[in-house]
Amino acid sequence: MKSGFAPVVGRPNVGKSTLVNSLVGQKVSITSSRPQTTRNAIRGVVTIGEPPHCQVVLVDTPGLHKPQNALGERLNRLVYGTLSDADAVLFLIDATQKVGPGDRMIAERLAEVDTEVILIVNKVDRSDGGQIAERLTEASLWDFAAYVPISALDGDGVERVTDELVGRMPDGPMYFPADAVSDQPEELLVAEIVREKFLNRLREELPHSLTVRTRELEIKDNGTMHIDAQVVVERDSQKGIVIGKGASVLKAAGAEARVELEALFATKVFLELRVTVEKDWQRRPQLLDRLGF
Ligand SMILES: Nc1nc2c(ncn2[C@@H]2O[C@H](COP(=O)(O)OP(=O)(O)O)[C@@H](O)[C@H]2O)c(=O)[nH]1
Ligand SMILES: [Mg+2]
Repeated sequence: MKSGFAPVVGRPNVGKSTLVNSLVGQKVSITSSRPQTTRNAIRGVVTIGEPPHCQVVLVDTPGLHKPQNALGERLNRLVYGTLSDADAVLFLIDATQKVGPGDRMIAERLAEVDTEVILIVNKVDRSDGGQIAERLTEASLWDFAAYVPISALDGDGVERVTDELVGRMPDGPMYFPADAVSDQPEELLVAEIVREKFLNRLREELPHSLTVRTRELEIKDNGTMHIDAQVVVERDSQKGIVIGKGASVLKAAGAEARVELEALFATKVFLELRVTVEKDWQRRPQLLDRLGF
């Protein structure tokens, strides 16, 4: 049996969470075009073969960038912490954008780590052959172990990523049951799915200030799931935006989340959302602890 850990790193928005979901074959990490969508090191589990002969534990990470506040600093530390324990690293860059200082900063950091790095050029569905070749040339300077162009969205090339990972896993135990896709508690996945629905509806500034907490998740005798979740923002003015005119935003986000949760848990879901204000939660370390960062 082969098994091991593979963190997925790269700048924000390059498609890390999309790739993790694609490799796992199920949504374990939410995605959006907004910055700071991924806030925790979320593990996605890929088990190969029947009976299993390989298990890869992917660690999705928040995008790396220059930290602006306490939250940013913690997220960066979290990411670099995952590298020391890795058996292979997936490093994503965006095919549609030139390699920039943000990519270089990560590449330099990875060069200091012993672990083999698989460089992924993502979003090839949105770029032409010239751009892909240009990206591969720029990235070849880093001299990583493998280079794979893919579309995490379409699934193009994703199988090759699996092969590159499997080939690098050492002998090891089954860390998770064969049917596991994540180690995330249900409460966290529920909160993340709710947060995703708001991210997709809100203006650019707000997502940084929004977090969701599952207060209660209960399965009744008749099998229905009752969820009580709290949507936390930083300022009174943001509360109005998150709720929307005639509660339009709250209702639409809640309805969309409920549909997805019902499909995920294969049962009827009652979702209750409450919006609360906690001033400056991003800057207060105690509050970060309470919110689970
Ligand atoms: N066209 C295209 N879009 C992608 C691809 N992979 C991710 N995206 C989009 O890029 C945005 C950021 O993706 P996400 O996985 O959240 O990026 P992360 O911040 O690196 O985790 C989302 O809108 C995705 O739908 C891809 O292969 N092709
Ligand atoms: Mg992400």
